[in-house]
Amino acid sequence: MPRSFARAAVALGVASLLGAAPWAASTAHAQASARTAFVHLFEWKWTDVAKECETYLGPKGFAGVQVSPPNEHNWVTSGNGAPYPWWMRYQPVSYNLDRSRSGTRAEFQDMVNRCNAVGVGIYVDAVINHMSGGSSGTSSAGRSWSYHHYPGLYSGYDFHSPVCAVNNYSNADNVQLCELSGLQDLHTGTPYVRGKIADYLVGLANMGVKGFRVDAAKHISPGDLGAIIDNVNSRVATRPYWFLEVIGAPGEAVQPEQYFGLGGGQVNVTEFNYGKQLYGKFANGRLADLETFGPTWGLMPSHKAVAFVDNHDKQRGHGGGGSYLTYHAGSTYNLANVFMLAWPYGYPSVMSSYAFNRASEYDTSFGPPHHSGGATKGPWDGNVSSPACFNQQIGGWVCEHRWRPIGNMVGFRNATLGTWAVTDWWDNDHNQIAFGRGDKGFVVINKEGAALTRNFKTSLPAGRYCDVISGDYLNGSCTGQVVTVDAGGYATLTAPPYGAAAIHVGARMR
Ligand code: LM2
Ligand code: CA
Repeated sequence: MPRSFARAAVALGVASLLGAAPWAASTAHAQASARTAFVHLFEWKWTDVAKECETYLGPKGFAGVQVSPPNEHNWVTSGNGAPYPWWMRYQPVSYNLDRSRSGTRAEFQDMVNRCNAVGVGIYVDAVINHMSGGSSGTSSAGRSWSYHHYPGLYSGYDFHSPVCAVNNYSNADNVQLCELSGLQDLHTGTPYVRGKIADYLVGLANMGVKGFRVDAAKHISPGDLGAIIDNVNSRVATRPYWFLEVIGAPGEAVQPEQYFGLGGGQVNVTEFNYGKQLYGKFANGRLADLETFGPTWGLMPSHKAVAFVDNHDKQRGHGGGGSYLTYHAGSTYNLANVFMLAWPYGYPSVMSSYAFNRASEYDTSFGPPHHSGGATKGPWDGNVSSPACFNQQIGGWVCEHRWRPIGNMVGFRNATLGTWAVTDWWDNDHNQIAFGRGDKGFVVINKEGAALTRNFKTSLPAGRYCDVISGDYLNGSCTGQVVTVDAGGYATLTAPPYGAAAIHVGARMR
């Protein structure tokens, strides 16, 4: 029986610098092939996600894709003046999959099947804290709904009452029983509501969905959410991977720790401090400080955390604001992702965006590239042989996950899982750093204006390796720099200005 690599690593007693490997407590996403990072294909259509799994994500070793909410949702033609705002999908109208902005139920099933077939799990963004905002409307499937009235699903007593607004984060009841941004708050304490939500998630798991991001988990009490998770887990053959969106802030009544024990302690939680701290170092700080990056910086234990440089909210100032690096930062964004994917902390989520501006609420509400009428114009539209990516003009798809340093570092993370520790740390006291992952890999990150060439001490076996930042490794050959590690572990690596270099045992020359 193929044993999870992660469990094997733990069983072998692999030492960890920064806490247990995430795989110790949450193995659902650690497959035999040791896939250790996932991507959020924000607002992608199901047909496009399927093609992306087959052509890129599977071969590159991604473990999963977080997709946008698949449920029937409110249809908003204009928000803050912007056409077809992305956030309409966070206003559920039912749990019907036919149809959301990303496509039909049949397309969704086809995507799940095709991604699973190449080792890439689908993680559904589960919006279960609330239904729509507003007083009435028409859904993505053309059905009418009105306040507290969702035909065939929910009515008055299925919502928290008396109705109140979330406005006091020092009071847990206010945060969890009131309306977040005017979104009608479900009475998640009742068996009926819990049952409807659980039925939705069990249905998805039975379709082959591998995990759930629980949206606005902070606004559902741990008791209510724990009951829903247990209900789902008890009804499916294989436990899904769960990660809960709980934004931690000092002094608030609701804290991420309150959710750690849910699902028998097998859930992860989003660590919003991770990207915030990386912003502090990569945008204007000193990379040398990162030597100790981890729980001592106030981050949750590694094995509980989903780590990310930015997400769909933070990249546009939603969800409480704060400064995060985004694709707009160009090479610096690459470097932060290279660091995240090399550093043994948490389960990393790579953000993949469509182009947007950040100057106003109009800009940050702006929906994905679309045809007239609002239908999404996907990167794979038009039966092309490669997706329309790397376009940072409005109307384009950015596809950060296909930026070579980011995509290839997923392979680095997979290949280095067995050594869940940092070795051979080096820095120049400023913004040039380098570190190893024992005998599995070595990375150099240069956030300075001059190239860095140096003979580094690594712990890699002697041999010739492909630098997966300057090129791609394919079938034993390398389109970039080939680096020689000598018998003593020394290797000369070059990282260009605001660039990086990385070698690992999964990309060794034959
Ligand atoms: C989340 N996590 O907890 C999502 O990551 C985040 O993207 C969602 O907000 C939020 N929770 C609710 O699921 C987004 C967006 C909001 C937007 C909501 C609902 O950031 O701006 O709110 O989705 O679509 C919009 C309007 C807001 C209005 C509300 C209700 O922007 O002004 O409030 O709808 O009509 C009156
Ligand atoms: Ca709530």
